[in-house]
Amino acid sequence: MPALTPLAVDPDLEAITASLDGEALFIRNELHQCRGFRKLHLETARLGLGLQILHCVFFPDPRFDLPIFGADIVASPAGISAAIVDLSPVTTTLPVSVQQPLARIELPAFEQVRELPAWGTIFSPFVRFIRPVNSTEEGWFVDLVGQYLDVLRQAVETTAPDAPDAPSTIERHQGQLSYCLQQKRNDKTRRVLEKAFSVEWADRYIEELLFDNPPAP
Ligand code: BLA
Repeated sequence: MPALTPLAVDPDLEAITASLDGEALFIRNELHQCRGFRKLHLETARLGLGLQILHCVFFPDPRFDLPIFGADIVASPAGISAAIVDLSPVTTTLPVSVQQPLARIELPAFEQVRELPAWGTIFSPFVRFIRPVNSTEEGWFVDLVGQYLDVLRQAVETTAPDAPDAPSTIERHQGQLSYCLQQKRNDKTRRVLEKAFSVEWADRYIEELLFDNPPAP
């Protein structure tokens, strides 16, 4: 991404250790910003020898007409149960700068396409939510993520910012608020965090780091 710089992470949240059912839980967080994006969040979590999670969300600077990039992978020793990638709109439709190239990406023939949860109305028609059945499909998914990121990078380079008080900026800020509200309805994420830490801790983590309300543009 252009003009990438690290953002400070609250030291309490940068590297976290807890215990869940007697197993150690580790979480690591990285935050960055770049041209067009106010917050790039990368998280890896590992629960004992079981669950491993990769969580990644790029939140645009609302002055830019850009989508939210989201990718999550949930794996256990039995394999990857969930792999999702999307460039999600913050208004009713995706910017043309990403819609056209996304429509041209050839979709690999994943065997197990998963149904989106009810809160998944925030995703675009190009969301891919699958359970990869073997290492070939895992490779296809990684390639697909790379292609979505290429589309995003191109869009970042060709998009000029609007004014902070432009109606379009304000609409996109509102759209990011809605995205965060919907993501907070994912009980599966909340449950893992509540079990490992506490209800209060999970709430703070979700409200302050994962899906904190975007600051006014
Ligand atoms: C599902 N997320 C899950 C599951 C777990 C987590 C345990 C269930 C796995 C399954 O259904 O196979 C846990 N995910 C986490 C935790 C974090 C995390 C602890 O990210 C810590 C940060 N989730 C997101 C984002 C997307 C997302 C950005 O945070 C999409 C861009 C998607 N996770 C997502 C979806 C499901 C899921 C769609 C399936 C939900 C369902 O089927 O009900």
